[in-house]
Amino acid sequence: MKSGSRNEKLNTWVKEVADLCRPDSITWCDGSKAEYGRMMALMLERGMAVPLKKRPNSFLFRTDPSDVARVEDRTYISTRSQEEAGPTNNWVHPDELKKTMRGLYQGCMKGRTMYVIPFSMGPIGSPIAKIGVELTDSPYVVCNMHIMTRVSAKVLDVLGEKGEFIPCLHSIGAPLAPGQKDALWPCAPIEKKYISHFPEENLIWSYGSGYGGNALLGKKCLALRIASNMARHEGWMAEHMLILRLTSPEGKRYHIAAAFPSACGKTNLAMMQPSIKGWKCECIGDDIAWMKVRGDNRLHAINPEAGFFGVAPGTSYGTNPMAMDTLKKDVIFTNCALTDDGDVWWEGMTDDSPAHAIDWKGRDWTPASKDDAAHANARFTAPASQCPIICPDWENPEGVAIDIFIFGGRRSSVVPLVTEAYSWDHGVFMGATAASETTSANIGAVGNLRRDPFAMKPFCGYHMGDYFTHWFTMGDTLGAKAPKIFYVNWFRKSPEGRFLWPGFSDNSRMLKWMCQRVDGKIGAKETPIGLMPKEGDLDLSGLDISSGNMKALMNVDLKEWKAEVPDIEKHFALFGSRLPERLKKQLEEFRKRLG
Ligand code: GTP
Ligand code: SPV
Ligand code: MN
Repeated sequence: MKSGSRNEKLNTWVKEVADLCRPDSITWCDGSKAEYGRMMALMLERGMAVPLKKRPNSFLFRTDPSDVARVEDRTYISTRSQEEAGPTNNWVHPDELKKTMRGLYQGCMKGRTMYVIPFSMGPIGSPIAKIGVELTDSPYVVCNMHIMTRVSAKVLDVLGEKGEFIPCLHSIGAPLAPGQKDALWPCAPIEKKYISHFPEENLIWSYGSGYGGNALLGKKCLALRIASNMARHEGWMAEHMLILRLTSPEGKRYHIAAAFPSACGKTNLAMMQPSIKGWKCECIGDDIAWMKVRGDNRLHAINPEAGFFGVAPGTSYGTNPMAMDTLKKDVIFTNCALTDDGDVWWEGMTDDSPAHAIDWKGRDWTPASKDDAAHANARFTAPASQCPIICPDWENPEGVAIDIFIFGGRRSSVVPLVTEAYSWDHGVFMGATAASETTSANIGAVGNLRRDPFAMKPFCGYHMGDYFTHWFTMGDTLGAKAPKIFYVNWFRKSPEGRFLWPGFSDNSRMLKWMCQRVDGKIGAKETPIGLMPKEGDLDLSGLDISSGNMKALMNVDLKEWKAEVPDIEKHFALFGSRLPERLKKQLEEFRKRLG
């Protein structure tokens, strides 16, 4: 593609960054297949990409062992006052952070090409879409952005001379001296990584990592952290939610948006194949929802992304067949194992492990090896359009009207399979107090219980107390047309540590109950934590589950719930005077119901 654009602001910024980072050359990307092919050829030549014999146009990458997930400890919301970033975000003053990062960016692209990637989050030209431009020195990022966003010269046409874009600067932070041999996965050490957001000027600066949410800046950085801040000012919502369409045997459509923390089941629910007869699920998005109130006063959701960056381990024809079918061609795999016949493999993909494979670190692996063959946060990048059950409306700029919100998390105990909120305010309380065991999607300890409000702890670009207030404001705007709110937990375990609920396609059973509740077709039992299915109301037809397990899954132990209260109080105290009174009132009522 030709160099430069008609947009003066963009051209000036590209030049400024080039003067600072000193790349050997600059390439403007057009998002074409030919460009993708050229990038892959380059990475094949460098030995970074491994072609897969079993899957056309698909490649495996192995990252540096230090660069395998998001880095929440190195992620910053940099506002002029720390108060604005709030208690859940890391903060450094923009002057100081920019000074530090400018130091790192100085000459950081030497020996490399800087790619200019114009992309759209949401269909190009749609009134809800946002334009970003990512500058990066990573061809891996270019290929991933091709799949995850809409990269095209058309974006520059829409931008025109005066259009607004969100500048996203990214460097892997590994300049090359003349003659220096490149690493297979160049990146900077952890203490030099920075994932920085300047929401007051809608600006993103990322340094030192080439992986996922750290480097594909349209995703978490733009579509969640920056967008959530824009959304609260402009009266809409940017949420860490899947979007799906469920159709009943009678042909009635329900649109569901669900917020679960990272690696807690969004992709799987979004592509679920219902085990209950006659129900159909179609996928609209698996990670992010942008939602606006439209003329019908309902909340309409779009998926701003164009692909899936999904967790590989655990994905199989048994658990998520629609994902498996999405992965047949044109896929980038990262940190999966390589089989001897030229395919990828990961834990949980097949009942039998291969007798031999190359693990994600490039070492020989057999079932006797002590480490896993694939990294726990190994991922696939695949076009959403390849999903066999992608909804015909997935790119509709009008979005789909949401009927149901679901919150949830990974809780091996305490939290039952499904509960319904008594009211919008109670639902906001459920979202605000959501807790989940940490996963490999972030670098850090796994399995630690933490509060992750609305699954947005790592992704809210402003003060979380104000974010709670925004949820109440949206509820007031929507009034009677607000979605009904539910809370789920697929991950409760037996004392022996086994999952009590089969999950996956059987999660449709809870969705059916929710739809029946929306239609007012079915009653519910009042409990201190919320409304729950009455005995016999959950459709368990054809499911082989013991009544003991069902009882354990639905159990509400008041002692355990009372023990949650001090932790909720501590969590709420973090937000100080910005904690909405309505949440305090909900906590009071919750306490009363617990007795
Ligand atoms: P991010 O992409 O990090 O935001 O994750 P996600 O929320 O999309 O999670 P995903 O659907 O990829 O699931 C993460 C892991 O949880 C995978 O290993 C799944 O196999 C597993 N999982 C998903 N749904 C269920 C379920 O219903 N039951 C059980 N036991 N495991 C599940
Ligand atoms: C998540 O961690 O929620 C993800 C993966 O969706 S990443 O894009 O790396 O953030
Ligand atoms: Mn996610």
